[in-house]
Amino acid sequence: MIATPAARPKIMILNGPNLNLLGVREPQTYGTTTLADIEELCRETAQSLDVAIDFRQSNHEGQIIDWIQEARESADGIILNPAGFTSTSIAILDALLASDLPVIEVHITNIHRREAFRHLSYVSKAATAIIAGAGPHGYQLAITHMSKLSATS
Ligand code: CA2
Repeated sequence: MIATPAARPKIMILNGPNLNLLGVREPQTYGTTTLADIEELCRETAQSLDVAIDFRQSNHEGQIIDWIQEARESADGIILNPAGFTSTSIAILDALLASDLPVIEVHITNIHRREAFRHLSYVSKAATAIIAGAGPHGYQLAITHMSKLSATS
């Protein structure tokens, strides 16, 4: 009998408000890489690790919460750059905790070297791992780590 190959692990990658402006505004802070470039980097990394990704961005808190709830049914892990919702959204924290999935929090910049109001992250309370300050490469690091978590669970 020929065994059915196991389905590839699927990672939902969510991006919060204003990240659609990456590469277009404030390059001195966020660099010149666009969100489309980051998605492409993520696709290359995912392909090399044989994992599937679902890459999304929204400026709306409720939309991100709906996607986290969707991930519970459709994904094996969540990579999230909560952007401006990092320090404000208990609702996103609650959705992540309810998802019961591994969560990796990514920030392009090192939030701890920036203004004090960026240092608090509610999301970190639900995060398995946190990557900050690695630029767009942080997303690739997160996919690599998530694929290891999926392989061992
Ligand atoms: O470093 C990160 O990835 C952040 O999550 C980015 C957020 C910021 O609020 C967090 O403190 C750290 C901001 C995302 C907005 O991105 C922009 C990109 C270009 C121009 C303006 C905003």
